[in-house]
Amino acid sequence: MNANISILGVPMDLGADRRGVDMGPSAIRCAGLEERLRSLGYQVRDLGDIAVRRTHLKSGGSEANLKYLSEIVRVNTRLCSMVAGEAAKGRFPLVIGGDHSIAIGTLAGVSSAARRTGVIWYDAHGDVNTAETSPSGNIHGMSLAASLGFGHPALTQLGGHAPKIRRGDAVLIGVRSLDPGERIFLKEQGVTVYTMHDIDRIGIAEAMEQAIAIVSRGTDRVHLSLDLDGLDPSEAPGVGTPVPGGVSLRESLLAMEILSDAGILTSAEFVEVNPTLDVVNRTAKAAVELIASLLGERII
Ligand code: Z70
Ligand code: MN
Ligand code: MN
Ligand code: MN
Repeated sequence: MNANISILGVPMDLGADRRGVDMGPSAIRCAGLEERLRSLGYQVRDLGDIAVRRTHLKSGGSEANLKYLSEIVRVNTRLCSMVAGEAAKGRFPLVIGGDHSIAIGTLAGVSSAARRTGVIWYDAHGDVNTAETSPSGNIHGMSLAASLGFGHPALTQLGGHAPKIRRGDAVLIGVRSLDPGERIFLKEQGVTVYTMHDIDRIGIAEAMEQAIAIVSRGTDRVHLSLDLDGLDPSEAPGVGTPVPGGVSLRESLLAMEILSDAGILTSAEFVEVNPTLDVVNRTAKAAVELIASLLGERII
């Protein structure tokens, strides 16, 4: 694993249209992220947070069903250039959110200098809506679709190239809540999905091994985009959209260890931590445990 890590916070909540997830980066830092990474021997640089303007421009006029589009595009454009800069310096970008709309900027950044980028999307949701299919207008439910080249051009073309990810280079894990349009999209596009059904049938270890084979074949970068609501809400209660029946913390730690051992990961992001809905910062603490396992911490 890369010895140099750059932490970048994005206190965004506009993509979820719900306050509190903007405090996610602070909660994750409070849970001891930087010290934990240093104790693992990494050279860590915390670049701080990207400024997010609280805007009243919920609808962009003609941009129906894309809440806060202009500010989300502005923040993600900044995120894209910072992530691209760190990656170009040979550092490992570790982005902490913030709602999941920030994956648009992270993936734009990491893919800018890559030939081909694979992504593991660990989430209860698919995040493959567009303005046409979204029941909420919340852009955090559209970020994977945008990265695959579907949706509003301001999102798909962010960073100047599209798509960021080929449909065969993305794998979803932990899925248990899809909107009707998302089911159609995933089937039509042939994106590999490990639902909770699949994980219960084959186990998280096998699901991860298969996912790793898919995202690493033919790619020169691999990104992990982990939405904490992929975990079961009994162990990660501080999320805006809890969905019961999720991956346990124990299974998720194993998933991180397997991904770590594969030695393919070049960037990661941990999103949707909402400390205002949490119990004594449990979800941020879970995020730090997951990050430590992902970056090589072992019991013995
Ligand atoms: C729903 C939508 C979502 C995260 C909720 C929910 C999307 N599919 N994503 N929490 N991270 O509104 O599009
Ligand atoms: Mn989710
Ligand atoms: Mn998500
Ligand atoms: Mn969520």
